Amino acid sequence: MTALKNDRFLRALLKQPVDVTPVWMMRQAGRYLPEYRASRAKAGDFMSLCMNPAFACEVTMQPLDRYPQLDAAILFSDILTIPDAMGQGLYFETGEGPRFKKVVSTLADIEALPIPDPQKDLGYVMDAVSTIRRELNGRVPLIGFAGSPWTLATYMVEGGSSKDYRKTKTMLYDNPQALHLLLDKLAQTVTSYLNGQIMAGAQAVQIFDSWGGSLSAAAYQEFSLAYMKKIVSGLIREHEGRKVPVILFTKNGGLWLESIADAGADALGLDWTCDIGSARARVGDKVALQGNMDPTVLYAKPEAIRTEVGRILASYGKGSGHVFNLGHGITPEVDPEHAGAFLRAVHELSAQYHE
Ligand code: 1CP
Repeated sequence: MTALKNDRFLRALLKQPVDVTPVWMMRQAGRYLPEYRASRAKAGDFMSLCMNPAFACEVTMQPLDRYPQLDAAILFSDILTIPDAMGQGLYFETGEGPRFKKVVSTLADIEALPIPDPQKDLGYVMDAVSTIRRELNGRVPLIGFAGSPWTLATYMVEGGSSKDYRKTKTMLYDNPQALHLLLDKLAQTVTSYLNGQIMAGAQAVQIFDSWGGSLSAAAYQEFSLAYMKKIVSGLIREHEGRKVPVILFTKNGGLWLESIADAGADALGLDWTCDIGSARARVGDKVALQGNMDPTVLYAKPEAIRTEVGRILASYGKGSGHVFNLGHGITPEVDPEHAGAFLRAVHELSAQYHE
């Protein structure tokens, strides 16, 4: 494998010295880019992009070709490949979110769910990872990812997106053994899926616990964090002679940072509701931090974006251990020029915080 030309993303996750703060954007390949919309039209639909390694590679590279400042690539795929591989039949209606042909409602439904084999049932994702690694040719590291068991369970039980996770939370309180069985199957699946991505060439992995922050403090520990811990303890942590850092991102998890920092990961993703300097003081040396600009700042003028980037860098302060990112995914309405202004500001304004 080719040596990495730019490894500041991996170095920052391990709190090793860097020249400037590395940056990438959650959902950096996506609908705000006209070139992405063109590729999706060519492929036909979103799942065809994901399932064809050449298309997945093409759209992964698009933001990197547009923005030379990006310090990492993220596999183009979706967290919902796992429920699809468990037989739920994922599809997307145009203009709407994800949907499933089959939902999971009872203990019997959950008992019947197979545990997918990453090579056999999700081989298209493994092929996408190796294709992208080849195409990157050491330019920047490649991030693999999966959803957290709790976040995946909400889609599987609700049958799609949800505002209040009503069915999943009803199961949590009425039938916790059923939900635990589902979460346990998902934790096993996510572990082997992420290990498959690592073996195929992913150089860091992120677990998206997008909806963990909707839980009570007690339920978060028992139904989300416990399963992420289990996954982290089963991951391959070194490959090709380098550490493979693990990032846990619980959106709205700011109240629980101390316990998330104890889960065994290398870094925590932060949304914009917490101050990154205070978060750093709370987690100490245990983990690096990734985040945390409100993605809606990208609607504002480039000067305002730059001011906000400067404020976050100053709050984190001197030294390594910060990967700049948005606090959640970039939205489809963002002007790509504004995303460029954001990325340039991170590198330009952060040099002063590094030796
Ligand atoms: O219309 C389209 O083109 C589809 C839009 C889209 C895209 C671009 C979806 C459907 N998924 C993706 C790609 C995607 N999803 C990536 C690609 C890599 C990147 O560039 O970052 C990643 C990492 C994801 C992960 C994902 N999918 C999450 C976790 C991250 C997060 O934003 O919290 C979640 C919750 C999903 C589910 C999903 N898939 C797609 C949509 C629109 C959604 C969200 C629906 C909802 O809000 O419930």
